Amino acid sequence: MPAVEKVIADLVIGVDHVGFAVQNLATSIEKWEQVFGATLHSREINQDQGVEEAMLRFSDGSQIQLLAALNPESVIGKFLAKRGEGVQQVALQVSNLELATQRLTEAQIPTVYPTSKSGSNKSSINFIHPKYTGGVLIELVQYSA
Ligand code: MC0
Repeated sequence: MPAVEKVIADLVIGVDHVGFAVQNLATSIEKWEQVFGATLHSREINQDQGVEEAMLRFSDGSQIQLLAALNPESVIGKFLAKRGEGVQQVALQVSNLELATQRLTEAQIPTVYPTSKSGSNKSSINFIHPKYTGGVLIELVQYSA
């Protein structure tokens, strides 16, 4: 049994966002703006992840991410086909993603990628597989300084 205490405890800053898989990005943005009072912060296409995504913010700085599939074979496309719309991920902000990935790997905690990928708003991202975290996909995100 690998040592799993405090693996990335000193690297986690807090919850960055909760990500929802959605069928229609424009309609979902409108809903979060009109009904819940969130403000659209950014909207971009990430070809590597096969998504068009929007980040919305509340007045306290907390964030909701809306993720629409670019094609049915993408991660979000498959998620929508299997499960329908819903929470797809919870993202934690970390101070050093490469170090976090290295420590998780050493502790035999399954990350989706061996090294970081590009995320929204010039971030670097990786993921912890949901089979480790009770059925919830955890994204790790580091913003450039
Ligand atoms: C799959 N499973 C999930 C899940 N996706 N459980 C909770 N949350 C999810 N999002 C579960 C399935 O129910 C199944 O459980 C098992 O995992 C395998 O499912 P699968 O359909 O065969 O899925 P895989 O293995 O093909 O893919 C799962 C995996 C994938 C985590 C590897 O979702 C992935 O690569 N995620 C990382 C990339 C990503 O999510 N990109 C989109 C966001 P059972 O019990 O049936 O075995 S991009 C993003 O967020 C960027 C733009 C950003 O924030 O900047």
